[in-house]
Amino acid sequence: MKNFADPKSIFKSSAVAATSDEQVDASPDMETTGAAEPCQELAEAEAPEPATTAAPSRAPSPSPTPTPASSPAAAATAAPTPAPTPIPTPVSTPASSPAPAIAVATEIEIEEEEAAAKPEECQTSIDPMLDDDEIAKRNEKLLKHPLQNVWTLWYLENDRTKSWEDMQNEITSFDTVEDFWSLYNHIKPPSEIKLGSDYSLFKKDIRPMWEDAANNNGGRWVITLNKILKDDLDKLWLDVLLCLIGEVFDHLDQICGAVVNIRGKSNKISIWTSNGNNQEAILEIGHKLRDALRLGPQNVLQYQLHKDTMVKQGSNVKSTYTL
Ligand code: MGP
Repeated sequence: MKNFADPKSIFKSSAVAATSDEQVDASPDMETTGAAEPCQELAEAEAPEPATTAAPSRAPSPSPTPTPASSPAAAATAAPTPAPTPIPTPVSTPASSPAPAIAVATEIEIEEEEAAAKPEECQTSIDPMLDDDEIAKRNEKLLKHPLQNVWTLWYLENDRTKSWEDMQNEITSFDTVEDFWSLYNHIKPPSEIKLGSDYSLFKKDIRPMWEDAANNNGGRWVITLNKILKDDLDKLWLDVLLCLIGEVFDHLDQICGAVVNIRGKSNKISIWTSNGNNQEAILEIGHKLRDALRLGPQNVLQYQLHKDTMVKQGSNVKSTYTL
């Protein structure tokens, strides 16, 4: 957004030293629009390997391997199997067939190599008037796996000299699987950002605040996390991110974004939805969340309308639904 007090504070130290320029340069590219179909593509890009095994009915918790994804191929293969992303059931192959995972990976690699080996063709098929940088960017984009929406990461850094709104910093936007992992691997997980800070991931045109028209009549499913282990907090947040970008909900249009609040008393993770009166959508999203995040009985999910949160007294907010 307008001011970004300390952009480096959310980047991992190695990433700052090695890639802060690269990150700045990369941002405009990530902000390109033009999302397309492809939940299926997302699943394939993230998990080329699972083709050898049966698709889990509920995917296992992802254990991110923070390998910066510098190329689409690296991104696709480095990306861990996400928990909530629907993994396509592998097509059964005859016993004599080669391992499907290898076949899939090889196919992807071959396509990428072929595309890389034919810059002239790509160039002429795009626009002969483009300069080399632009062509390289477009070619790279052709190899990435598009998400259904463009998403923007925000970072709120607590600063008493600023209004709440001015504490929000828009970091960058992305619309491909590869750019998501590239960003994710360069920033600190929630457990390592400052006390009083928030990360928010929202659809590109929605600001992470009650005032935005998309949020104004909505609410949030909130999980209050008391005494949670750092790793568990980070995994939960990653699972929530994957639920969003993997578009696992039936009522996708109702999803605005998600927030993680890092607080001394208790951390919170919430998913914001746009219509607080749409009971069917709210409950579908809540049940799916509970399932995807494998929340135990100790983790209560509460749906709170923003209009109730705005006027709350103390820390207690009325819950419209509880799961
Ligand atoms: P918070 O950061 O959502 O929760 O709201 P926290 O810090 O856990 O505090 P608690 O009150 O839930 O215990 C803290 C304060 O930030 C709110 O009381 C508001 O003053 C401000 N705030 C939070 N949000 C989400 C908004 C918003 O969307 N718009 C505006 N204008 N202020 C907000």
